[in-house]
Amino acid sequence: MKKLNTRLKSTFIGCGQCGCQVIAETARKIMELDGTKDNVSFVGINTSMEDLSAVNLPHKIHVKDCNGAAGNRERSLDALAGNIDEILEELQTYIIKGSIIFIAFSMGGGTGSAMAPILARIMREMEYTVCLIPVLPADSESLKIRDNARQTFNEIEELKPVLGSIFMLDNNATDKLQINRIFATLITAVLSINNKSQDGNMDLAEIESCLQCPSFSIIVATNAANGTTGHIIDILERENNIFAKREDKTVTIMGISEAVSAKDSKIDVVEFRKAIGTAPTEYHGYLSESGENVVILSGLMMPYSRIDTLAESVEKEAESVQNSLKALTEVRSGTSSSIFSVKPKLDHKPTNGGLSALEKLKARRISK
Ligand SMILES: Nc1nc2c(ncn2[C@@H]2O[C@H](COP(=O)(O)OP(=O)(O)OP(=O)(O)O)[C@@H](O)[C@H]2O)c(=O)[nH]1
Ligand SMILES: [Mg+2]
Repeated sequence: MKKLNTRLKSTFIGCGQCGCQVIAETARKIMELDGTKDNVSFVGINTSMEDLSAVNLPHKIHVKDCNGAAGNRERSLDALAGNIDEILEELQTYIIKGSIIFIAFSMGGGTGSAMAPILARIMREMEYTVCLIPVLPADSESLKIRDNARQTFNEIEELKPVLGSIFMLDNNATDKLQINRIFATLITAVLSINNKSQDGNMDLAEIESCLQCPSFSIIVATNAANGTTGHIIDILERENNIFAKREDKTVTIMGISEAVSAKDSKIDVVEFRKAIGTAPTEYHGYLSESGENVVILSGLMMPYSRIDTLAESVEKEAESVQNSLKALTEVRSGTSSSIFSVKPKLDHKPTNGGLSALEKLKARRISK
């Protein structure tokens, strides 16, 4: 019987349209499970009223004074800063005490990409474990979206050491909604791990330590019959795997939860290490009540090559776009409208003994 591991508490926060859709899909998957769902909460935050009403979530927060950021990260930050007290007050009523917080957002939009890193930092200052679910744009998306994504990556990278798992998804893999569905299935599989074996269990502390491990993380899940070494490696190496392509074989924690007993296991750990890398820490549990085999790889190297390619594509186009923009603006008006000069005004360095993230966000309001 597949049900949530009742001792693992989680709060899912979706920021912007993509983030809200990813967690709405996760909520849908989790609600299909048997048993209680008291230990999980879902809330969507968006500047766009239209997008917010289109998504099926139990809790929604509309960020006032901004009806959609239209790709402008500065605009949504201003709106967040202006309403942060009310937003935090409401948000806190939806957060499950002692839970791990998962924040989902697209890296390329204007709302989620700007709000999520700030909210992550504020939640960290409130002592929560914070995991991120950022979504990379496809190569075919607009320059503005790709430019936003590379800026957002830098903010995530700076925050990385104080965060838990970063499940970076990649819209290059396949259809967007399919990515949402697959991720929802995978995270549900993790939250449903329930090992009941004398051969060894992946217990609560071990599941949490996989999720609390900083940097990039990947999940693979299969049913019991498909849980072979070869099949799991094949999924990891597929071009259409929904996670960003791994940089190298660095891995810090490998957690394996099997549906079967050690005797019936079809996972050869030695083969596995050869293909995916050797983790200093391994957890291995058997006889999960969920009937699934789940592998979590945590503390992977961030997908820098993927980001470098994205940044190069932006820079290549930026030059020509900037030149033509200059030509246009010099003739038609005196105002510069370079989309490449947008720099976050906030100091995005992790808390440096000075102002807290919340104080900094509010300072933005005063300085306007
Ligand atoms: N995987 C996935 N990607 C999505 C989804 N919706 C949008 N995206 C991607 O998200 C990026 C656009 O960001 P959105 O999340 O729509 O933007 P936003 O945060 O609402 O910000 P604004 O619309 O600018 O206010 C693009 O890269 C889209 O491909 C979704 O449901 N799933
Ligand atoms: Mg939007």
